[in-house]
Amino acid sequence: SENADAVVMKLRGGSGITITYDAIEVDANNTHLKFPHDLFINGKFEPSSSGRTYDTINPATEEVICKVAKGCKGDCDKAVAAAKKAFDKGEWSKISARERGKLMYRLADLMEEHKAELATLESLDSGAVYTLALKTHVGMSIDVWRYFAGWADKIQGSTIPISDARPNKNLCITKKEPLGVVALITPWNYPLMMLSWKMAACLAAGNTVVHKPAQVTPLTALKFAELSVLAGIPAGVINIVTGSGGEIGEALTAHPDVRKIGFTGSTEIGAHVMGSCAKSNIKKVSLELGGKSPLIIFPDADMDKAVRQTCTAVFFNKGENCIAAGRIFVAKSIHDDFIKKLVEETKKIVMGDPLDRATGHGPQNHKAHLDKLIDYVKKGIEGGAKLEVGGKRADRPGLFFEPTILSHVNDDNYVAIEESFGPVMVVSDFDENDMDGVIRRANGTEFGLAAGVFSKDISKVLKVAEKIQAGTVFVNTYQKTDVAAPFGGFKQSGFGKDLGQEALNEYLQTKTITFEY
Ligand code: TAP
Repeated sequence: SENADAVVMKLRGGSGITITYDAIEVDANNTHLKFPHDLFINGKFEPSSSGRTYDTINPATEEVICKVAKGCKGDCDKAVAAAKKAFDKGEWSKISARERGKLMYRLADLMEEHKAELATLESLDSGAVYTLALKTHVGMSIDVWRYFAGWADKIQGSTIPISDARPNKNLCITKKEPLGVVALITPWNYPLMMLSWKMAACLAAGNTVVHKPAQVTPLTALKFAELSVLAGIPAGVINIVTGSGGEIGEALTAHPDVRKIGFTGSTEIGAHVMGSCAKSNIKKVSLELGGKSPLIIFPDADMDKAVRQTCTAVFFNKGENCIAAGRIFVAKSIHDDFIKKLVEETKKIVMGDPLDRATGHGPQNHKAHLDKLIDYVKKGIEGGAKLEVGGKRADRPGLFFEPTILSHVNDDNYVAIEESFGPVMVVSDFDENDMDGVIRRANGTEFGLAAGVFSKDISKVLKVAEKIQAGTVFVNTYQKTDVAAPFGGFKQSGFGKDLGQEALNEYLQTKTITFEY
């Protein structure tokens, strides 16, 4: 073993299945955690064939949590071969869709049983506040597994009236079939939830999968893999290869036996992934990319609610949130008062140990990201923005950045254009008598992930919802995603939906069968 604390673990799941692996043991959050740190290929945990490892860091302390296997191309080939075998001739290819759903329900139940462990692990590895990790990172993951488990036996084609070739008649039907081996590549902001959003739809549709978690947050994916074995998901159906995007991501997007890439991450890498999918074997691809979501506050909005929700829209999960409101447009007549209230609300945010139940704001995910935020705010101020509150690394151990508000931001300021992916609110005013003007400014970005509008005037909000170029629009609320509602971007925020019935289409292909009788 690479880790002195690691011991060989035998765990027994409810189904009587056992799994043996080299475990890391950590005491945290009044819990004794035991979790894997090796690659998960064909139902077994194993070190990388390269023998390499890397450290995963706790951002609240900057201490090493443990060593994790650093996969290589050879490991990817092995994982894809296992997924292909499981798809072509394994148990997964033989069981009924209903049985598949049952296994997914069982997995969701096990995730629920291990909810506190998963949330603690997510908190340690990503800096997520524990209470939020329980509710969102892990809670929504469980919901999404149950939601798609329910879909597994409801995927059906249609009967289509085509022209008869007299005197013979025709019967034309369609079937929805899985694609085969799918590779999923996910970011670090909601590690388990991004895995779950994609993998649950992918497995409900009958595919098998190789997943590459973000290098900086691999631990919940590996714990999840352990639970998948205990749930009875057959070997090879789920494979997890930890390591860098440059190696594992590249190997998967270029692999001739992978038929689809489900990707969530930056627009820059998304474009590269799309190119690689095209060049290798015309893989299908869905891309959930960056955002710079506008939030428009009209003067007739419920002010207190708008203030609270604006703070949530920006500071939720320390701003490491793809649909975070990236630009706040506040009507001129309420602007100064609104800013004052935003600053008051922001000062109430409790920063601290993410495992402490009173904490509302944890550390940023990793050092490079924190450094980018410091630079981002600097550029905003150089561009003429006014710093209202925050703006710097917190004076305490760990990768903490103070919740920040920049006001008086011009449209050509760097921070009005680029995504921060951190707790930085970017506020501009607008002329409430020029609704087309604010819509034009809100649409003046290549991103189109989400948007929000606050006003009690139904015509106004409907007009904004209609004109705004975004995949999700929130009216008099923000951040309200649900497993049943499709989620995904417009423009350079990507294409293809996660969540809802539509997500299944991303992992299915339609076969048309025509009979003559
Ligand atoms: P990226 O740098 O794009 O990384 C995303 C994933 O791609 C990671 O697993 C990364 O691996 C991998 N990757 C890196 N280079 C690759 C390559 N050449 N080929 C294949 N995969 C590669 O993004 P990030 O910094 O982790 O995440 C932040 C971005 O994600 C933000 O822009 C945010 O808006 C976006 N995001 C979008 C959404 C939705 S739903 N639209 C949700 C969350 C986040 P490594 O970990 O090794 O770098």
